[in-house]
Amino acid sequence: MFTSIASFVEEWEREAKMTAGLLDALTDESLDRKIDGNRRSLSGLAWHLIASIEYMGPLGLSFEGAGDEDATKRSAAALAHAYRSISDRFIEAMQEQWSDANLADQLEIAGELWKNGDSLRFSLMHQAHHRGQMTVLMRQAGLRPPGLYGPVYEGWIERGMAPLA
Ligand code: NI
Repeated sequence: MFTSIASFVEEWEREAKMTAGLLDALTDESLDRKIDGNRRSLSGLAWHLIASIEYMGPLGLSFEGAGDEDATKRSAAALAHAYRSISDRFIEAMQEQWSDANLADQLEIAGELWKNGDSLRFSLMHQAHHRGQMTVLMRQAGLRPPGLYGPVYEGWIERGMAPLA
């Protein structure tokens, strides 16, 4: 779990940059892409990542929420903008409203006691989980996702190396 706000913010900013970069690679035409009819679309997953930041408010932070879901989900640029905006507001609120001691505060979530520092770790892993789902859908939509923890297929080729297929 995180015990220092500074160490969380450093990691969040690195991860949020990856998420924003992934959203930047979406196109309006790709937003309805889903694995099948009952599953979340690319715009649904992108909105979920935005709304997930709003859900951190109940940990004890006050910041403006995610905005208009229906309008935002119609535009790739709006999704990327909404993500960057709420991510910035979340970090600003944490830096202004919390001290490191708040990371040890506990809250009951789904019947379990969670320390805020553990919830923050979960939020980073949760974000990576859904980014992975999005990269597959983006490929199916004909898009090239950015390399996150390593090059994508084309990235290896561009470096003159054999892709790790
Ligand atoms: Ni989720």
